[in-house]
Amino acid sequence: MSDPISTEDHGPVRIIWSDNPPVNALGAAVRQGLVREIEAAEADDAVEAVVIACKGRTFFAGADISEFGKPPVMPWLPTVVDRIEACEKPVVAAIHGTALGGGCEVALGCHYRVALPSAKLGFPEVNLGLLPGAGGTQRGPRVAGVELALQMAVTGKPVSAQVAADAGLVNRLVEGDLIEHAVAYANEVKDTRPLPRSSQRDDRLQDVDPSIFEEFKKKNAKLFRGDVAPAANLELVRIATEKPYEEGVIAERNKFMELMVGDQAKARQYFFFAERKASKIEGVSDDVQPREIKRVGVIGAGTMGGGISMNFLTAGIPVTIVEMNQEALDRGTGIMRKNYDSTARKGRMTPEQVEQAMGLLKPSLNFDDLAECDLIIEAVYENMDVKKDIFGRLDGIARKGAILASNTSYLDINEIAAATSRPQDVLGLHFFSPANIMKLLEVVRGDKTADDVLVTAMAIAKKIRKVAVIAGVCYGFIGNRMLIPRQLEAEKLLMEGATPQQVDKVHVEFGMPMGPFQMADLAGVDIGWHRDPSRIESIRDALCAIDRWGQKKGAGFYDYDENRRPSPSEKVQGIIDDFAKQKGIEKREISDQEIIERTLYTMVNEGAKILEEGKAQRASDIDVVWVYGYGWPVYRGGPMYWADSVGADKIVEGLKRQQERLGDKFSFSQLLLDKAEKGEKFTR
Ligand code: 3H9
Repeated sequence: MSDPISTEDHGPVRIIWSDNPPVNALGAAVRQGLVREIEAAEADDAVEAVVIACKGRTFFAGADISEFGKPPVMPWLPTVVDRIEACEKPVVAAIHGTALGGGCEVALGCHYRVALPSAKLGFPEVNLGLLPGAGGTQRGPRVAGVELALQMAVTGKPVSAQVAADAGLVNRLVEGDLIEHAVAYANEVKDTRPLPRSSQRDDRLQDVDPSIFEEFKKKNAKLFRGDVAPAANLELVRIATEKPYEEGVIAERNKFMELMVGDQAKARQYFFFAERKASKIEGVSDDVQPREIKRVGVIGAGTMGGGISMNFLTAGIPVTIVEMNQEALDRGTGIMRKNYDSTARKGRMTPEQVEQAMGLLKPSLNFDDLAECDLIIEAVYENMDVKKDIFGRLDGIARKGAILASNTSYLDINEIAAATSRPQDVLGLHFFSPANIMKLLEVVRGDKTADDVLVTAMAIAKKIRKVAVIAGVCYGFIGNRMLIPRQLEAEKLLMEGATPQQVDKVHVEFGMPMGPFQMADLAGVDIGWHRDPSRIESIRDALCAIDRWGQKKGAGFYDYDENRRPSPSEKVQGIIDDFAKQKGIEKREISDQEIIERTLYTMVNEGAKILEEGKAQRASDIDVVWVYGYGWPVYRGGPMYWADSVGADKIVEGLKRQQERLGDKFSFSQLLLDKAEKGEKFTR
């Protein structure tokens, strides 16, 4: 392997270049090269200052995650950063792209930082279940101030170079040629002594109000629930304000090591690679090129159609949105504008960006306008006949080579494709609600979907910042299919003696954002309801019949006050009791473990069926669906990774224990049984 570190002299300034594609991760060869060249520069009388810069698309994006869990190769990153900081000649970091994690720590080890305005700096370690482990928790607050360092480390969200500059984390923002500016800066500071060493500063630690930490925790309570890394990050930043640097870094190192061997960090690191693997399509060669998408058509301006359109508009792709009547069109586009305005109010978009996005929208009542689109997404309600009719019409209108997609959540894409003369151009693009916010996109591959159509879907997903997962055609695809046994068992548990609040609590304590009944109330209890109030076959039917459709009606499985705060409902309990009596079900004490086995083990079983039927490409794709589509706690890796940590044998044991109660609708996945017998895992 060639050496990723090289040098180039510009008069008295030496540039130390890193060239380690794709993201200049700080692997062993990079670390060794950096130390070697810093020492060489120090020893060379002709060199008066140093610039550290990276080739390719970004400054160092952090430690090399693929080295984690392997035997360490010296020097460690903390030693590298210390060595840079100790250099007797000024060292300037020239930052473009993303200076993340260890990359940000290298920058903090440098005496000065120069950045392009487009650059971002951050500590994403928390997303890997870790904390900045090369001095970042101690140098960060000393340079950027406690507030910003705390926010960066605990949330993991990077900040813009402008924010970093305002806080003092970047010394100079430069436009144009970064290297030219960095060399000029190095020339300016080459004689400055003493050198500003981040670890030796304490000016930013004076007068810090210690309540900042509790306040932060209170404001961001959700981040800390069940997750150990955010609390560890907060603690280490607090230590920076209380202890000398030398003690702080020892505490940081100890905590880093403790986190690294923990289950949560392993789950999160597994997930990092799972997410990236999801974009790879099995059986499709890398040479297949995507089709060009210059304009997108969306059929239906309802909640889904509007949300879907916003994704493309925000990414700068024009959208033609088609509705049946003016009122529906106005309502839909009005909601889109309102959503954009609210994003702008929160400071996440400028008013100009809102205008730019809305300017790319072409509302229309004329189906024929879809003829100019390269990708057309149907987002009308779930009815096979309606969808087939639409696709039949599209077939006559869409230009040759246009991609025709349905946003169906459940229906058979092959049947929809068969309504056209070009099934190779048809696929499912299943967005999750709210479609402008949720990261997940299930890309449903029909039997005849062409390879380049799939490649285009994955490419466009990346453009609109979605995480796309390929799913095969089956009822509910990956996510909703696994939701079915969970919801079914959750309702049965109510009749057997559990309460909605007990079931929900078990799920929330597990780490889900909400339980099955809270979710039903939020999404709408009436979703999928047959709309016949006289036909009452389930608790859901009974709730729908009396208008308890969930939060939107102020009542569902729970009662809601005017602030949408839930409380248990006696009325619902009465309905549950009546049902139980009618069906002759004896109520009993339900344990939390039973809830887990009936609602989560059954999901794992369904996931295993999806895998054995080839409806998901890999177990890790199922995990990606559940983390991004349903808020499965990422520190548990996803349902299949979690199943592996419980053990397939234990899952089978639990399901056997419950088998009688699971009833005739339940059957074991052969793959799960095999894994249990052989002691194998799904994900590793
Ligand atoms: C750390 O720094 C710990 C220290 O504090 C202490 C140490 C003692 N390592 O995401 P992409 C690969 S922890 C190895 O699709 P993008 C990635 O797997 C680290 N590989 O690109 C993918 O490979 P493939 C803290 C990495 O343009 C390819 O690069 N840093 C790493 O959408 C392209 O990735 C982070 O957590 C890595 N660090 O986004 C930053 N990073 O092509 C993690 C990426 O084979 N990285 N790869 O699938 C990112 O957030 C994004 O990759 C980035 C680029 C924003 C940089």
